[in-house]
Amino acid sequence: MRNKYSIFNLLRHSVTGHSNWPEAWRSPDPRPEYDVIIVGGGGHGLASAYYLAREHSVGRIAVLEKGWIGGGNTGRNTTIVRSNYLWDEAAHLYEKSLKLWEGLSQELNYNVMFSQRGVMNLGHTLQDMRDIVRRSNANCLNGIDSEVLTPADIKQMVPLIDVSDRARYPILGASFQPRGGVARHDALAWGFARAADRHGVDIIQNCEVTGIRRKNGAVTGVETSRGFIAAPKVGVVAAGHSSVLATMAGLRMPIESHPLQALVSEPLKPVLDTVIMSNAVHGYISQSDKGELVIGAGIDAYTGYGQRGSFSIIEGNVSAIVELFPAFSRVRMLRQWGGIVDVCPDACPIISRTPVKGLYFNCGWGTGGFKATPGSGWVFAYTIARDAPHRLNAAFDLERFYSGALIDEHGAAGVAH
Ligand code: FAD
Ligand code: PYC
Repeated sequence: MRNKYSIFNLLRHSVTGHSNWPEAWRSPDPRPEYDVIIVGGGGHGLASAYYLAREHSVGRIAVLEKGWIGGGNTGRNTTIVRSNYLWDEAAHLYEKSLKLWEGLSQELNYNVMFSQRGVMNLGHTLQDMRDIVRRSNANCLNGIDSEVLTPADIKQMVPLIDVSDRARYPILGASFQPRGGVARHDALAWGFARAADRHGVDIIQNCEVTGIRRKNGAVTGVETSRGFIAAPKVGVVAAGHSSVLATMAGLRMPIESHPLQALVSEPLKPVLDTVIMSNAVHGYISQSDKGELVIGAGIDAYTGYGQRGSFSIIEGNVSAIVELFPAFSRVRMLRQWGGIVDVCPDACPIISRTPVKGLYFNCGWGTGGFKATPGSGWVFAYTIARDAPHRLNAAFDLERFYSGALIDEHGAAGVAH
């Protein structure tokens, strides 16, 4: 059989302008009815559809995306992957995801460029250091890799960082998760999309869900910009727009939508081979494989749906980074952007059935859902297929907002909320 990746084919495509490349996934018209509809073609929605087809043999699945797949937070995030959460429930969920990340390129047969270069969370006050030691101990008890570093350890690993006591907030230490790292965000969406398509999932872009139809307390399908589509099960994975979708079903979600901004610099030679996060100065930074410094801030203080950046955030964010890395003061910034994150009061997600039978929500990942993408899709697929939570997401039910069993992960959120 002729290998479609052969040199001959590469040459042929280079002279034909790539015009005959096969599509990575189909673009079908929506069918009138599916077994499961997933609303939202971000990483979480695509992963949910993939695992529904692959692990639960659900036959007719559609992913409906109002824009293009990965065009929401999946394609706008800064790709930090780690599992160093404090409480057992969150630690187990994020660790499941990290384990999936470790085999994901092979699983999807698509290079998601997962680079385990480690993630460092800096401490600048005695209370930061107490929290770091507590969280690191909790992680180790859960079998999650974690080390506590001294300023000298940090300086050895990151020569450009300022660990002197001249800094406004001197660095007193850090936690370090060696298995954490970064990945290629859009490759994650494309990899899951292609693999889901191979399992027969219909990925329908430019198809906005405008209503959720119900009868006798059960979902019957969705109204869309391409007409009504019937389904007995609908899973909503719409990140910053989750509360808009919930309203369509007569539900209220305990969620606020906030812009979260990031920016990248011009490409530099390799200068930083790990990820640095600091909540005290409100900034985090890594260097992409292209050489750009990838920089982000805490959430904007106001709520809103504008996927834009703003000068005040850039100014504060860049000042924070220059406090940590004075040498970066001469680096030029190339571009900045914003995404809309769905923030829950306890900085933990909702992965849950709802009072409407057959309607499920996966949302509230706030500033930290990229790392959770495979694990989130895996447990959400289980929840939809069996109409019951997996033990890994049972604690993330909507019920916790009635019972009060909140899981406060603000400390581990990594960026300020
Ligand atoms: P999305 O990718 O936003 O997908 C939701 C999709 O739903 C969108 O494509 C949207 O168009 C679609 N949609 C909405 N409404 C409708 C509708 N009515 N009909 C059809 N489709 C609809 N997390 C980390 O773990 N690490 C990080 O380093 C990190 N950095 C971040 C930096 C920034 C600047 C931002 C904005 C976020 C960051 N996050 C990070 C958070 C992370 O990006 C998100 O939690 C995660 O990507 C959410 O994935 P998703 O698939 O749920 O959402
Ligand atoms: O959750 O690790 C994280 C993160 C980093 C930047 C934004 N979110």
